[in-house]
Amino acid sequence: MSLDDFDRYPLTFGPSPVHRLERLTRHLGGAQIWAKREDCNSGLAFGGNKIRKLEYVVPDALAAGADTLVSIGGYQSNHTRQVAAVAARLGMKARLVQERWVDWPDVVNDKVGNILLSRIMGADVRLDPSGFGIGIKDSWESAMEEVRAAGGVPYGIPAGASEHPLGGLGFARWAQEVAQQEQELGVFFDTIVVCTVTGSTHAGMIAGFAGQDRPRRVLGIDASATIDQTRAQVARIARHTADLIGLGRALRDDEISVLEGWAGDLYGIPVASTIDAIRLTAELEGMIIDPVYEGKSMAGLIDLVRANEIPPDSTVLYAHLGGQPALNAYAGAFG
Ligand code: 5PA
Repeated sequence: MSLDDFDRYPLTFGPSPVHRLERLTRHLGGAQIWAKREDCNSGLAFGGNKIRKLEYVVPDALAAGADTLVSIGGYQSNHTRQVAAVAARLGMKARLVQERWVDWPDVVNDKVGNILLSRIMGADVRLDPSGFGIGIKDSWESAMEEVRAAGGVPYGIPAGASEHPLGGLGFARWAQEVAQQEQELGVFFDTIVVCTVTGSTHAGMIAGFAGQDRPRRVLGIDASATIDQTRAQVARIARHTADLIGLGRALRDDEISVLEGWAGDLYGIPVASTIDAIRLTAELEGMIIDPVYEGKSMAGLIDLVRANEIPPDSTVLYAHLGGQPALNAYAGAFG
């Protein structure tokens, strides 16, 4: 088997844009920094990394004869918003479990941003008091049961589509796309920086890049603040995805690198380095990133470049995975 043997339902505009972050590069005075923009990869509700994962999940949902996509996330989940958009696009229903993953005091946290968009797209949005967790949850299982009991045919998509057997394929393909764009641009990204929470974005990249001739570092920046669990999840999904796409060798431990230090104490709560990274990127580049995920991975990139842990002769690709709608629920963090 290879990646090309899997059905893909196109939901993206095509290859996502890749461009230099010139002023950020100059400001930090080290490695050359570029971005690849999953935040504008699709016309579906502002896009994002889940759109790419769902390209490989949708054919399975269609084959199963499903009429309702069932998924789960926090109140401000980007994933559930993208599931709602894909359901709308396919003429299916979406049943979304929105858990209280983040104890964030903003009074509009369950009303604006992602959850608002999901409601506008016609999803059946239900709030649930359960806390953060990236595994399979009871609330998700019972939502599936409720759809069945009402005569529907549910198709379950776990948090971030990561526990889904095909969840890593979207970003294995992203790795192929990067290699093609490198040829066109005449550049080689020796280091990739990507935010990691449920794991299949980073894991898919690892599996995809592992099959290429030229080695590179794929650095995951943990934003879950549950580092051991994140590392285990990324390793497991990367190995599974590598098997699926016929890598033909075992992934080495040193190919799986999840770095901690920028998540703060809790998932979903920005810390000073997150807010600084958001402001710096916005002021220097007009590029908007969010306080839950990308602000944390950008804080990691900034520190690694400043400390020369990503050396000055490197060319680094920052994976912008989307997520800006959540900013609306974090207005208080920007005074
Ligand atoms: C998310 C995830 P993974 O979950 O694949 O590791 O991706 C992390 C990530 N950046 C990075 C953005 C903008 C993301 O939305 N979001 C989740 C969600 O519910 O939105 C799955 C957690």
